[in-house]
Amino acid sequence: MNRHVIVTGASSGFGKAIAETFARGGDHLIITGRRKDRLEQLAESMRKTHNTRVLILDFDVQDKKSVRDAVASIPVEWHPVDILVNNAGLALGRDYFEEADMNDWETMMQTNVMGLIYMTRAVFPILRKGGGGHIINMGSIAGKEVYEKGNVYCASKHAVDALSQSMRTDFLRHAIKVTAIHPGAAETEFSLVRFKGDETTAKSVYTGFQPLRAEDVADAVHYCANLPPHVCINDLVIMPAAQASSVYFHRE
Ligand code: NDP
Ligand code: 8X3
Repeated sequence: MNRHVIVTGASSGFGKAIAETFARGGDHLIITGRRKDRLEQLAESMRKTHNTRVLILDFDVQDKKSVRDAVASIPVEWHPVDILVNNAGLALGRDYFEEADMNDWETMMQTNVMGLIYMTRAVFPILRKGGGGHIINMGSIAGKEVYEKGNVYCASKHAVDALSQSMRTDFLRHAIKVTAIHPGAAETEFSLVRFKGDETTAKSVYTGFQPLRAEDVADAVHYCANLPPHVCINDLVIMPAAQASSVYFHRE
């Protein structure tokens, strides 16, 4: 569709699948993350397979100046940006409140909340240039319900929920749509990151049921982005069929 789409956290999981889905649909992608090698591989494959234009920006969303510099470096031929997908994020640890590592908490808040804020503020002027635009924020079922030992990850995603509502309200006058996507359990690198490389524990999260695939979430994002101009999905909760809430799973 020839749109300019920024996807944060495109080096893995949802972000990678989202970038590929938009590229398949004929859009041009600005892909971001810290692992440049991964982004280069993705860019090469999207250019070859979908004949799309791709720009790579490697930076840490936690760092306000890096975000500003990266967005300022976007060449003018990429203006306006039509869609910003704020997807970069992570969970670190799953521990009782009194036992969890404070550094993990700071990283989650700085990435999931401040990173999303920095990105949105930096991209806003070039989104607005097009007279509209669409911001799609990656929340979580953890942003709708809390669960045991979810504490600060849940708080960070509740903040994404609140920020999405605030942006929708404040950006009404700019005709910018704001959609929040809230997935349940999906098998990506998420659990491996959360459990700090412990593959056994990471795998155990998904035993006995079929989790979402990154592509399932990407299809939902793409659907929301392809609605007519007068239609906006504000909030979308997408779950594996075997998951009813953040704690109820049907495991075989
Ligand atoms: P992955 O771990 O597979 O991907 C996370 C992405 O975020 C990577 O591309 C990573 O890139 C990027 N990222 C993390 N920290 C930073 C940072 N400081 N700066 C820049 N980029 C960063 O996980 P998912 O794809 O599953 O997660 C994507 C989003 O979806 C997250 O916000 C997560 O909270 C949310 N989510 C995940 C669910 C799941 O069950 N998987 C369910 C609900 C929501 P790099 O390391 O290269 O910087
Ligand atoms: C990821 C889903 O349930 O592990 O956001 O918090 S959950």
